[in-house]
Amino acid sequence: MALKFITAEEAAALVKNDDNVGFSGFTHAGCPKVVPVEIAKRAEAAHAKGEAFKIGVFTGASTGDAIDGALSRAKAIKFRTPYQTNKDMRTALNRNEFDFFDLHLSQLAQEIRYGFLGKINVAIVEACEVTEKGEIVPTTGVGITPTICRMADIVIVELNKSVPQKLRGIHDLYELQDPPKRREIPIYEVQNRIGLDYVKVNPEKIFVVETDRDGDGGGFAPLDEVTSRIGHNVAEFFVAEMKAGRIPAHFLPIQSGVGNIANAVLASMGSNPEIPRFEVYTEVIQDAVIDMMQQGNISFASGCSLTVSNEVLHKFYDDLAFFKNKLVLRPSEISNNPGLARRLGIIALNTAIEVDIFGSVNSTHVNGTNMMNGIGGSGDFTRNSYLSIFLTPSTAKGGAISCIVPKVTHEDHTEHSVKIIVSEYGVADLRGKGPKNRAIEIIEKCAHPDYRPLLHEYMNRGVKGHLPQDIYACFAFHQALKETGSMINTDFSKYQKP
Ligand code: 0RQ
Repeated sequence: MALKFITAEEAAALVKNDDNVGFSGFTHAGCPKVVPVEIAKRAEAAHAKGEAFKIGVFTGASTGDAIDGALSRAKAIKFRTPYQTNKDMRTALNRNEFDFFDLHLSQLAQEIRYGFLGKINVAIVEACEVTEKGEIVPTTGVGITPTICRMADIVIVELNKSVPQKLRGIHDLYELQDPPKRREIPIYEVQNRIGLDYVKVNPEKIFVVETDRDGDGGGFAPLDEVTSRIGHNVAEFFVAEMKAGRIPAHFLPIQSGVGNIANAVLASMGSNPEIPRFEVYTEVIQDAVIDMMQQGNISFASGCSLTVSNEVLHKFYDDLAFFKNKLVLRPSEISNNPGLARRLGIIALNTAIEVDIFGSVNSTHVNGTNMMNGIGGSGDFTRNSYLSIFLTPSTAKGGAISCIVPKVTHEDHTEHSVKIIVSEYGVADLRGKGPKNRAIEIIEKCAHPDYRPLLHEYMNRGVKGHLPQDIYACFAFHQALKETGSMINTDFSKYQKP
């Protein structure tokens, strides 16, 4: 049947107050760019007339400003899951303007299918191709696209003409069966393909909006001394592990988190001649991966999105023939699948907000209260990886905050899942160590030298038991920060003796 072409405004009119809307994409990559802005305008117009208009927003991960920014500013959101990085959205959710549900990214598609989160009424997805047979070819981010397209009553396709149609073939789109019918996922090597290169839906429920918008892809900060020292420490650690026979000579697939630190670590691995060519099995494919593929340091990359700067994206499109058989984009329930992380032996590299001396990690809540971004895929990989590594600068905010604290104020990853911590000062290896030895290792290898005496003082407060956590003083660092503006002013003498 012939496709129905409509304007963005007409598409927004298909979304009703209280609907749950699923959006394609993962980070700014692959997100719709024009229809959500029109939905935000509709909400503002409704609110001006005193009418209610709010929707539930379901995405792969964070999105572009056209979704999370525009809809937050328009106060058009009743519910949001699973991860965000937008400043306006962060402010709104920390004011509790809507309910934000943070979960492991691999779980969202199945929780939608299980019916845990209500019905998805409308899917809005960006595509580089849509056919009269109902084949939708996503652009640079996949996330939960196959599931929302299948389950929604209406599928609005933003057909983005600025994305080359020859991108078709880069995706591997496969949706899991639900229990009790679930079977193993037949991916045994990073490059295996098991699905289709398009999502197939009933063409009758498709509406098409044409666009030609570029995404929000900003660049990365240049390497500074701290990020390059963290990168160097990780690369040296890998070389030592290979020499010790704990990482095989042909290496293992790497997962690396999002942001400047993760990008810097990959660059350090690429410039270390002792690290062989390796593969990437990750969720976000960042700039450094594309550069390293062109330089021959990375042989294959599997991910959920191409989260690259616009400059690198155009370089990628120009050289698509080179990348087509070296890169695959999958749904988040496959890219982040815990079973595959364990089967493939992934080395997981993620960044922490703070870590404690016993090895627990806070990835999400500043001071235990304010949401930063969300757990993202860090838990999917950390718990199930061959080797879970957390990266953190030793301090934040010019030294006023120690990122190594007596106790984390929010616990995303427990000490049971965290094996290695790396700061600019060194590498703490927690494997096979009990709480007291972990604390000594983390303080001596990773903490900033200015904070080491305070952390040792905490350890020496005389708490008896397997884990010497002092319930009176464990948040003394955070209290000092609140009261004096710096954790360095921590005074343990004012706390009751344990
Ligand atoms: O704030 O920008 O105002 O200076 O936190 O910190 O050091 O720039 O690091 O950008 O990599 O973010 C954990 C948030 C780190 C991120 C987190 C302040 C610091 C700065 C950012 P400013 P950096 P990054 C795959 C994996 C969870 C999800 C995940 C994240 C800002 O990596 O969201 O891992 N991870 N996903 O100053 C107060 C502290 C602080 C602090 C840093 N202890 N207290 N502020 N900051 N430490 C990706 C996906 O899942 C899609």
